[in-house]
Amino acid sequence: TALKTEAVERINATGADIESLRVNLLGKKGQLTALLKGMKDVLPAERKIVGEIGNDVRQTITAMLAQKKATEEAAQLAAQLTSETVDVTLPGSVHKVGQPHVLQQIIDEIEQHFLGLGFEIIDDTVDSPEVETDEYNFERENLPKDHPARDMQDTFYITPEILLRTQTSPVQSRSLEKHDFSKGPLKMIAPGKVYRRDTDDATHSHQFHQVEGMVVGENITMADLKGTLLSIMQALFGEKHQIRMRPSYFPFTEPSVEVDVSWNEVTPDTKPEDIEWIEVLGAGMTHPNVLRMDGIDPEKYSAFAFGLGPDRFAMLKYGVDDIRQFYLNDVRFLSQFNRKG
Ligand code: FA5
Repeated sequence: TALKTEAVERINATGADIESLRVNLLGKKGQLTALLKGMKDVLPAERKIVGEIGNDVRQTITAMLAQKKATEEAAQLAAQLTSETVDVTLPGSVHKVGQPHVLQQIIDEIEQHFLGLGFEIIDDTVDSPEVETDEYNFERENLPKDHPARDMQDTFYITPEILLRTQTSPVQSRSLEKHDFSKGPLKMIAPGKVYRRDTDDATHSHQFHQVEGMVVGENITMADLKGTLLSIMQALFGEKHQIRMRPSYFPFTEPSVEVDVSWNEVTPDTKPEDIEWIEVLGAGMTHPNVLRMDGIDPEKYSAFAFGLGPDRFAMLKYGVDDIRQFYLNDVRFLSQFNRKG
């Protein structure tokens, strides 16, 4: 009976470690087992009583331990539920979603416009290599090796004959070679990356982008060139903007022009002196030499071509004052330009 009282006290006092207490009380080396093992020394007359007491003690201890265990488990579960509660009404954490680079957005806009005009877009992974030959980058563009105009484009040479292209104009020849004139005129644009050994500053980068454009067919005139350029400028800058052409020089076009777009909107009432012009691209009527080198008869076909710079467009459109920002890949800068914004 003293054993029973002691056991009850110990069960009440114990904490979470019920299992070791059970082993201690009821296990093979426990006190109760020892007591029951001693039965053989008890007088036969008393065995029954001692046995009953022993059983009673065992049952009481077993029942109390089971109850204690259940209470303990319930308390643990409750504590766990409280600590692991998820408040489903809290707002979720928002993941940042990426977006096309601002230059890609401008190029996409240009492509969409020219697709609408029926131009094909040259795949820059196949027919528009960034590593070019001197032949396509310069010679086929009417710039033989000793031509002084080569100085206009400082070049990264890989070997004396292989270079990083300085312009997208070599795609003119590459497209003409593949074009089948029985299917109609060639109308293409070729967006891509170009490289020049320019010293980087706010408006010059040693890598930048160009979108080449070319139309070759019968009776293609300067008026076609002007209409095409006006349409893309108005698509990019707005319907109220105008363009003007100034005489210029490129070895691969004759006549050559530089094209300005009006920074301010122009209405019939705007005085010419109030228009602020910004130079945006080079263009012209393709030189007969270039057509001839590409196997096209300049008596039969005429052509215009242009090369515009999406980097400069993006600077104008979004008021970016340093071209180098486009190539630093700082998401704090880039995430400002949302396609829908
Ligand atoms: C050319 O590259 C000619 N191939 C364009 C052309 C094509 C003329 C077809 C006639 C017919 P230019 O060097 O001016 O021309 O470059 C064209 C445009 O590229 C410039 O108007 C400018 O927008 C951009 N550009 C030139 N150099 C840089 C530079 N270092 N950094 C950023 N943009 C530049």
